[in-house]
Amino acid sequence: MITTVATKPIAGQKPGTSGLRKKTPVFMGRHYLENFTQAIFDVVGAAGKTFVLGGDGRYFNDRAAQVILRMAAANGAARVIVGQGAILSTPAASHLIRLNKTDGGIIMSASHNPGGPEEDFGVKFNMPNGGPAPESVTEAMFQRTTELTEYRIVEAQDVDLNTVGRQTLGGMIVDVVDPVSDYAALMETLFDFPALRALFAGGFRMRMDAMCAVTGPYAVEILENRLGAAKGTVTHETPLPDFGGMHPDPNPTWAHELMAEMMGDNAPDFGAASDGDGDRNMVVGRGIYVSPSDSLAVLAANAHLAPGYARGLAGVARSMPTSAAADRVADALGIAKFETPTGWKFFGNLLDAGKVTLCGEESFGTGSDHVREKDGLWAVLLWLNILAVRKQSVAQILSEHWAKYGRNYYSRHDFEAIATDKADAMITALRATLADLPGQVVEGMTITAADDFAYTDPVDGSVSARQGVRIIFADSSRIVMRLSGTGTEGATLRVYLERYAAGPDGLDLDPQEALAPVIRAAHGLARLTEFTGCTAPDVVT
Ligand code: G16
Repeated sequence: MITTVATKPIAGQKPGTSGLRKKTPVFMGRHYLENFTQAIFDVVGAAGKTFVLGGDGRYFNDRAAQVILRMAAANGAARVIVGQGAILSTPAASHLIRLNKTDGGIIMSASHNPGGPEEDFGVKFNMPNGGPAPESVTEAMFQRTTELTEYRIVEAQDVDLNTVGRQTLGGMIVDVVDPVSDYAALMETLFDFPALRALFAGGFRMRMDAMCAVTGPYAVEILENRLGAAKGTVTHETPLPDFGGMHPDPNPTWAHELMAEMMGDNAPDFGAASDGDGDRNMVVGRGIYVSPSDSLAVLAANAHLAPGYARGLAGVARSMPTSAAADRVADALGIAKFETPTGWKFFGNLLDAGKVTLCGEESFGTGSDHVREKDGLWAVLLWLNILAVRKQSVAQILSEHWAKYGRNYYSRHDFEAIATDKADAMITALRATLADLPGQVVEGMTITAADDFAYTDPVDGSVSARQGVRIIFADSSRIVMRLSGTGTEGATLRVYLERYAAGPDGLDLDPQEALAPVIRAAHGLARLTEFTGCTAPDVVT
């Protein structure tokens, strides 16, 4: 039944920040998915192994799952555990990989990128620890795609992925499992579900916008069915192949329905949104937006209030562009802190080694050592647990936090779909100026350091260079610039802006106002408009 198909290398199959992401028609092109899947199996080995498979339900998810299953069988895999309907949120997939002690998993998702016949698709491999493959492994996969001459696939009917239970495909076992139940059980071990039930029973109101993506079934089961939140608390709760035309990126720009409700009259107590594959989260209080960097800091300061973290935290890690708010909490708690490049894969070693318990990124990702991915619903439940214990509003918790630690005003400005050569030219020119910047005064602020961030992994010693230009000022203000590694169209320039206010005055400014001099400095230093033609960002978070 095994067919060996002759193929040729296809250019550009290089995984980015999180797996291989391309336009859906590219992924559906002749041999495209097959080549990349064969490269995965060639690098990690499939014979006799067990894998997890699932995706966020976007267009082509179901067909891609059948291809990957047939190729797993042809490459000798012993067993694949698949989410029903080929659906698994990214954190749920990470959990299943760990729970079943498997040899890793394949996740089909382009995360926060839109889905549909003309939008985006993606595939990534997660390791036996449940985390995204590190650069050494993704690089080996890319190398393999450049030399492939054939792939192996079983000729067979489709596996019935709609029915939970065991089937076989060739000699391989296929176990179709409920995507939600194991994940929900894990959440019950971490959070005080009776206290959360009492919170909702006491009239606490929340809105969860699942953005027609994978989190819907998880959020309905946990928030509405298990915790007693009012029916209808979760909106856009049915995952759709094109996410109902929504851009499932939980930030103020794309989750504007939620923002409007939370800033309006009669807003609920708490609001949250999640992304395509359920690993990102945005948190909003009544009348107040919580920046992801602040969210990480508040969670770090209060995690001990949830049963799963009652013993305290080993340490906290954040990606370099994320604000230093979490560092201030780590220092106050006397625990370790780490600064990694952008990409959840860089947290894996720290979590495995027990050096950190909590991790987070400015890109709306927070998570802990319970899995090896960021986890949107987990963050929402931790916030709820904190709210249930502290019996305060989100606004009160934030203002007490800033009063204690000071406030790291923070914003990210994204300039999207820039011609790649223009974006590259701007970054190259900026890099060339770095050595001369220290000592210069810009917008009244003195530059104290400027470099291109390089990271040495403290566990395995691997080095990742050129991870983002950073310009640091004497007053702790900071500009970071890098090009996104998750886009599929041109280049996306990300400009990360930060300014610290120690308080007690000046803690309640609008972040864009507080950051105005830093924003002007960023545009000037990078000659942003001159190089890119852009004047205003497309997305502000
Ligand atoms: C991925 C990574 C994150 C990263 C984000 C943005 O998230 O897992 O670690 O912060 O992309 O990356 P970039 O700035 O390169 O676009 P997701 O949710 O897309 O998997």
